[in-house]
Amino acid sequence: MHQIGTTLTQFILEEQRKYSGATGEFSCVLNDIALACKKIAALTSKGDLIGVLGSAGSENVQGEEQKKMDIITNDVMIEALSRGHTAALASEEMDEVYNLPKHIPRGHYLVTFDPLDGSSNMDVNVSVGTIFSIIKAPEGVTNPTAADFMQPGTTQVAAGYCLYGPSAIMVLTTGKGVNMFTLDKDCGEFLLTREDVKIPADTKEFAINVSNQRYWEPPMQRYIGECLAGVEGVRGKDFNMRWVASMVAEIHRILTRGGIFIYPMDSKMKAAGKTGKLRLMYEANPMGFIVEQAGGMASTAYERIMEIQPSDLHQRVPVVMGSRNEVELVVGYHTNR
Ligand code: AHM
Ligand code: MG
Repeated sequence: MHQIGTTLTQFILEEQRKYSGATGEFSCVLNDIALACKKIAALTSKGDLIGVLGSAGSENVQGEEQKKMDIITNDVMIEALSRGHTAALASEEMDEVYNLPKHIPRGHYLVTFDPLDGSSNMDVNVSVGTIFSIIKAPEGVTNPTAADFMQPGTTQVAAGYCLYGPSAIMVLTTGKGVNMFTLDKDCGEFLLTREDVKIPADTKEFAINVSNQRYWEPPMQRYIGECLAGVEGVRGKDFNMRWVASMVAEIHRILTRGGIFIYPMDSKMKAAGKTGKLRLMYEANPMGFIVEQAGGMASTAYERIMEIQPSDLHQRVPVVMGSRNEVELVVGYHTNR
């Protein structure tokens, strides 16, 4: 138990003290990320005042339009994580693994991140977020390659996100539950505001982009159809729907009051040779780890996300995560056909 109001830095150090062999390197990585998130929170809140909205006129490796803020926030993350505590980085916004410049000492951690998830929301002043995942570099590897990142989500030592909404909130797991820290701009610190957050097992709220409905597989048609049927249908209850188009905001809502978030596989993606919309290394694994640590469930509708053996840095997967009983139902519809 930590006292509400404990700073993120104090929290990290108090946790570090529990491990006699701890070198402090892992704590430093978390501190580096917290600093980057503070800088990104300041940039997002200034928005149009500093001319950071709109497109950068380039595409990322996945052929998606890059926003100015995708590039700026990626640079902020790289700068913060180039302090000698990491071995290499990988980002949704970079084609290849980022190897640190030669003069920077090498640490033992690999960090993957989506520097600004939901970045299209920036232009309309709606919530965005930074997502990160930390794994260990294989023993003895000093210049990691993409192959060294190909570890299933179960190997994550920490994961988190920072939501830039009405307030900036850092949500963190190191595998011992989920804690939330709200940025107090007056003192420039993330302060512990919620400890050991748990997702209710049941919910009456779903989040899915219904504009893709005609492309969904039959089990997903069935599940959402039953939700929409309301009290008169087999579920016997009315459901509410939300779609922020920012996974960070959706998962944060689910951690706060329950719900299910779905970005399913569909026939349009299949025809285009895609294996899903969201990225395993930057979105699905870290969010899956957080959701599981909060007592929820994270699946592709067929298998546990965290057990997928990655084969590509930018691999995409279908995502179904949130309230346990609801995710179980969706998985059941897909696997017991
Ligand atoms: P991004 O990383 O390029 O911002 O894309 C991921 C986002 C998620 O945050 C969100 O759930 C989804 O894409 C929104 O998709 P859609 O365009 O179908 O609304
Ligand atoms: Mg993203």
